Amino acid sequence: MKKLLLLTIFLPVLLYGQQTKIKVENAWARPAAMGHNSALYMTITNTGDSEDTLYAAKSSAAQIVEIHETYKAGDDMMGMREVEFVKISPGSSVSFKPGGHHIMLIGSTKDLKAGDSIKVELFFRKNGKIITEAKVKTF
Ligand SMILES: [Cu+2]
Repeated sequence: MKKLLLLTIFLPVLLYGQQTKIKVENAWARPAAMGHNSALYMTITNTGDSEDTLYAAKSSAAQIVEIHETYKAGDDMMGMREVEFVKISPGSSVSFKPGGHHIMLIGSTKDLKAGDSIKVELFFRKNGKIITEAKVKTF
């Protein structure tokens, strides 16, 4: 009986101690017809005191979800490609924005219309899985 009481007191404390140091804000995605591609943008802030790394993303809204960067592919051309991870330094933010890093949603599983919201799971090496909700809107 005593053990159970201790557990009820300490469990919330333990869970609180594991609170995430990663903050995801202003997540939004471009509209796309079912089967087409969309991109997701957001700001990720690391409020902790050690570096963390985003290494994967998942969403039921797309068949394939990749972390992408935009790069200069020629004089007047921009290309984009998959990256394995994005590092977020302690006490700093990384903006995923048009023309920069984005989460690529390849082959949307439904129509993504302005006003909808989609759930995305982001995986960080230190802080684990973070679920965020992104609003679908036009830029
Ligand atoms: Cu892309």
